[in-house]
Amino acid sequence: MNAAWKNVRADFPILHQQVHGKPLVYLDNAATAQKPRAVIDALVRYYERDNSNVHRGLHALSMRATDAYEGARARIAKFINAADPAEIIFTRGTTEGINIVARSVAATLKPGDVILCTEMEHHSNLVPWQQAARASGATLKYLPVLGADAEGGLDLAALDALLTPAVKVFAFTHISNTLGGINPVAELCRRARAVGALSVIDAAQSIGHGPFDARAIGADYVAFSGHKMCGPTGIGVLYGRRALLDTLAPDETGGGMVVTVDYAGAKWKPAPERFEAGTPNIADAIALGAACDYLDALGRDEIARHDQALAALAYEKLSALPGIRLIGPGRGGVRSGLVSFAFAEVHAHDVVTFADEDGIALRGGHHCNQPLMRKLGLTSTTRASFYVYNSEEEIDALVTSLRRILKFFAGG
Ligand code: 7TS
Repeated sequence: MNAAWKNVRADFPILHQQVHGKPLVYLDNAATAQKPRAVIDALVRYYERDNSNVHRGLHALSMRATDAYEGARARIAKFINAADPAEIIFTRGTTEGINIVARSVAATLKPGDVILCTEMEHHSNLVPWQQAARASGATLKYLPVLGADAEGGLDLAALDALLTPAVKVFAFTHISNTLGGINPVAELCRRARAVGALSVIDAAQSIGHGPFDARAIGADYVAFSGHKMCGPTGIGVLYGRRALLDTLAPDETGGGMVVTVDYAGAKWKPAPERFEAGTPNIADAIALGAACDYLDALGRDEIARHDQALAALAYEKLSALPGIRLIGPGRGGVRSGLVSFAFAEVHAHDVVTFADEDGIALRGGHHCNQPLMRKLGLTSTTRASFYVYNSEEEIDALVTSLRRILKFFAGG
């Protein structure tokens, strides 16, 4: 690990506080990650020095703001190895990015066409496709997950039958926010391409947790959120291959995305402006660029190794707890930095409430994965999700807390 890791905890001001008289142990990173000082400083610096509207002013502040905003776009293009900054559209987050693609693609679909999703999708990569199917008359199908605890990941053997030329879009997550498994996205994109289907990757859980090369993966569209990768809330990215973006209809119209307007109609600018009507989220885009710098300084391979090692350790230690059911990849399986589990006798909300008393932040619930939960015969799980500032000691604190909870509820 390089020198940037040495003081990684010190980089995050929020971590240095007590919750209910205990040191904060933040294990809810799959919901949102904490922000390093460098990202907070980028936000403050922008508002204190450069704040102005972009793309329209000829004065110094407006030019500085425009340079910083477009610089952030180029920085993010580099972060995911896009061919061109114009392939980076700023959105509010993953959800908005997927909605833009789904609504625009829906207009090109007809009855008989198929939209293929998977059974492990977050509602944000599922409901927009249900709406697209409803609007267009296309049929929505799902690639199944394998195993009683979905420990086998996606059923790739089922792809042969499902991925026919009738499939026009194949939308799938890179990493499931409930299971933690890592899907073979390059292979899935290749399979989609082979039948002429568009590939759409939900990279919400992967983008900040390891290397991501959009070109090597061969994705048509990729959506992700800034707030899960140390960036601010309210900013995200929709990546689209340039040739596709130029054919995609704008989702919203208004100022900033038009070349000419008369009383009869308007002509759209090319991407990315075509998809960024109105004043964009300038400050948060700039701070997202700072988050890219921060994560690259740590090293994306190192981040993946760190998060996966913590999850593997947590999996081992949690396995020893009585009555625990662990969801997703089994021992030795490829698991990203999160672990989901359930106890037969204790509801996830009770687990989270008890852990909170010990200063530990977890998430309990269906994690916006209701259809998957039903498939697994569960209503909820408890989830611990790790990031660069988490430690082995924090996993021990989690296990100690869970033992206290089990004792309280089950006398175990
Ligand atoms: N896709 C996946 C795989 C996600 O995990 C999430 C958020 C989203 C999409 C939506 O991202 P947003 O930034 O647009 O809201 N997942 C979670 C979670 O697991 N707990 O809180 C939010």
